[in-house]
Amino acid sequence: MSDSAPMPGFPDGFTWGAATAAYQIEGATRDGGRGPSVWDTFAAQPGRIADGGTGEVACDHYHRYAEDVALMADLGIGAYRFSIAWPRIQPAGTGPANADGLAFYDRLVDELLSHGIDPVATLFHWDLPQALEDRGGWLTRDTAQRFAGYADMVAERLADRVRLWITLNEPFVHMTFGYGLGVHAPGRTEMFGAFPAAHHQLLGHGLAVAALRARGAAAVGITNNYSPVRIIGAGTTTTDTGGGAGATSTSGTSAGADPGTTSGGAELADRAARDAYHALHNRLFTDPLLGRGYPEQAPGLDLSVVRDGDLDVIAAPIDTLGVNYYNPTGVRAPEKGSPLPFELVPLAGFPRTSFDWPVVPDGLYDLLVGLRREYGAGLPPIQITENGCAYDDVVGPDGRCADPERIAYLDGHLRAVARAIDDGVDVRGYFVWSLLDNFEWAEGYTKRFGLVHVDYATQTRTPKSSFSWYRALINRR
Ligand code: IFM
Repeated sequence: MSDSAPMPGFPDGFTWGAATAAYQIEGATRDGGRGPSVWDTFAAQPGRIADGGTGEVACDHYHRYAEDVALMADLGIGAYRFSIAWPRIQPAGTGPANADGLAFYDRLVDELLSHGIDPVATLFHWDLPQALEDRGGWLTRDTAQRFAGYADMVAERLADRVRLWITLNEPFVHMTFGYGLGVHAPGRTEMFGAFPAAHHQLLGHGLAVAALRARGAAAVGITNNYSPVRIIGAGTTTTDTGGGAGATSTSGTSAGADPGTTSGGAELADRAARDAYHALHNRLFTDPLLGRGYPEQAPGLDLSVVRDGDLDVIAAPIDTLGVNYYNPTGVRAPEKGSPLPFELVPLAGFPRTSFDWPVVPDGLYDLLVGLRREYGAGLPPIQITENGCAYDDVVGPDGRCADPERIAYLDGHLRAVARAIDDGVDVRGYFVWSLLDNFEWAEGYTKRFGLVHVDYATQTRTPKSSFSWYRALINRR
């Protein structure tokens, strides 16, 4: 059930949007001269994807984009965040732009604009051309240079019409799941040796910012996924402002208490665990972007790949920080001898999505005010570039798809955004993840995040009740 109190107002000009990503919806992986991506390779390997699914057809958006833009127009969104598949533009990762690939995004952008919807384009949402992975992928510096060349090609064609460019989506997830743990493409298991994939993504971002600006891009940003960190230990629940980005503690100290004067050894160890996880997940991809260099507390930080001048490139000014939020992370001090400086602990006592993720709207408030507290005036205006939830939505015999849990989720999180804005955080927009049910990476088609249900056998789109709820919210006066 959503809150019965009226939803607070949002500032004039606030952007209401929805988001998707190329590999998750486009399908048509062999059409228009597209080359193979790391996700084509990975998904084809037995056992990698929960239901054995691949992105080969997905939502067939490549062929049905006009129908999907009509749905967006019906929804009333002012902006649509999509990603561009690098292997459509450079099928082998190098060389001149593929005309058919550019033409697809050209048509999509024009279709959006003809419906009054601003295009927000992400350049990299994890689908690296396989040929570049074969040369070392993001573990090599060369990929950062090539990313800038690709950004230039795309911007040459689209910079006159794209309202906001997002260079990278969630580089933390791509580094950790793709290069560290191997549960996402390209499936490498470097563990903490994956840090070069962080640095080269960030370097690629900085180089791409310069390329986009040179082509007259209207606005440029990057999207990180953030997770405020909560200590799960013995004691009563309190909020502790000491850990930045909305860190919360259950360790029994009062808010903002100085750990040096009030904490016992176990508590100090929990705080160290929290700070290490916060540095790895949240600060590693924000401190250098905002000119602070890499946080020393981040585990696995081997700065030997960082060359003179790199940090200046990475800290090129951006117009927007894209924030993705799904849930906080619980941590405590690790057992003696653990290779990790933290232990992850499930957060109990919250409703859960079908992904088993806890639903914690306050975490979004904590995160936003935490970013503001941590980076102060250096924090660019924020767009919430993703927020949403998976549930096992079904279309009933009456042809309707009711998803009251999603309505409650969105309602709660938007109230958290409104509260943060009220408290002085400059949030300019909100994009629901996702417009459509789609290919959820290692989970295949088993997780439905859409405002619109997709029947993958027939490609029938059925707007869920959350679609009507979001439309009413966008259109209220
Ligand atoms: O589906 C993903 C998306 O590609 C990146 N952010 C999180 C979403 C839900 O897991």
